[in-house]
Amino acid sequence: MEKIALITGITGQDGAYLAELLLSKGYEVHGIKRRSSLFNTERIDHLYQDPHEKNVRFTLHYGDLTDSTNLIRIIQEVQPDEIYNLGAMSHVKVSFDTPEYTANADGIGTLRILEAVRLLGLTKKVKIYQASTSELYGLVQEVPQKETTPFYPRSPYAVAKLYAYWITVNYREAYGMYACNGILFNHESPLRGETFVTRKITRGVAKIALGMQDKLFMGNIDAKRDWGHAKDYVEAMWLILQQDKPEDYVIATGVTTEVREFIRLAFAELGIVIEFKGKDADEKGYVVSCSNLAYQLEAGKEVVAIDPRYYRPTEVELLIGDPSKSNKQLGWKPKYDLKGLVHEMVHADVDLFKKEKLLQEAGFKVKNQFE
Ligand code: NDP
Ligand code: GDR
Repeated sequence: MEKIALITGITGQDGAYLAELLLSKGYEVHGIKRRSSLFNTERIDHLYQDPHEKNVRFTLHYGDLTDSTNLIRIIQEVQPDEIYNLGAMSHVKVSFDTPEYTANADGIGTLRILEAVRLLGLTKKVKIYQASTSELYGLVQEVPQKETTPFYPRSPYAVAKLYAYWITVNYREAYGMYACNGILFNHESPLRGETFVTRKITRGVAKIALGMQDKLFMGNIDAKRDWGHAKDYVEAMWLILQQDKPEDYVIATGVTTEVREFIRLAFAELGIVIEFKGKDADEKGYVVSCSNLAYQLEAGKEVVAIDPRYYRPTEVELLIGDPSKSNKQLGWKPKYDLKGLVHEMVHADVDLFKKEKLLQEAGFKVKNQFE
């Protein structure tokens, strides 16, 4: 029989890829989206089905992780076989500005889902995936980081996710629920939110090459991350819920790269060679040469500068995951490497901004003064 999945955070990067994957596997997919004053379904519009059609396999419900009555109602109505709890205030820097809300949505929100399943008597029917994160490791205790590495969260986001991690483990142990944590390291794509570092860079590089932006203002470019592609990572989420026993897994590539190197690779993708000079807050990136005739950037042009406003009060300097357990037990291996990821993201943003430039030049779009 067709399985039913419920996804919180369906309008986000991972929600969109996961919905696509589950539909391709024949699932009936339900998603929870928040009400907003502007449309926020751009990433999943291609999956939308008119609810008046017959055999609808993709349905959206209004809801919020801060509202337990609404979660109970939706779970009761949908009767899912699998719940993927991806909804969260997911920006680490923003969590320092909204710590209480982050704790509510990311921490207690997870409890609300688990408790709704318990109260509805669905503990033996529903499998639950919790979107845990490499941010739990925070201040380096061990490298590479694996399932047994001690946690040391370094932001209100990570502390909220720590609660979510343990409450998931607790409900598994206390009530015998199939509830698992995927401890996912950073994963990116052309659908990545615009203010996360990789997308900020690929957007900036595309706009600089097209003459639509002067330079990129960055925070701590010494930080190192283990970056994979979101498409590979949603596959792992699904695999985690298809096992005989519920367990927690690290999902990572096992390769770490400095933010500075990601910037260099992104420019190089367009034939632009840059070199960094200076130290800490005074460091800058300059164009050395540009071999691509489509983009005429002069040698010596300053294209990257540091703005300490993007520094975090407490930083996570180094993340590198050990995916041995998921490789072995789940048979999971990423298909993308960093180069392939950078290639896809940069070219998607070049295409996007070429269109935007055309519209601007034709007078159809006003330049966004806030970008
Ligand atoms: P996004 O920020 O792209 O998406 C977050 C989703 O959560 C959006 O759909 C958002 O809705 C929704 N959301 C936010 N607050 C609430 C709320 N109060 N109630 C209901 N929904 C809410 O994140 P990603 O797709 O990148 O990540 C998915 C999950 O995985 C998150 O939990 C994140 O913390 C976690 N994670 C992500 C990693 C990554 O590298 N991407 C790595 C490890 C963990 P809206 O569109 O309305 O804002
Ligand atoms: P992260 O991702 O905090 O790892 O959380 P992000 O892309 O925001 O930062 C990665 C690293 O880059 C440094 N950095 C900058 N970051 C941003 N956003 N903007 C900048 O200008 C900038 N300059 C340098 C950061 O300081 C950091 O070290 C992501 C989120 O998806 C979480 O939800 C998820 O849990 C973790 O990944 C795993």
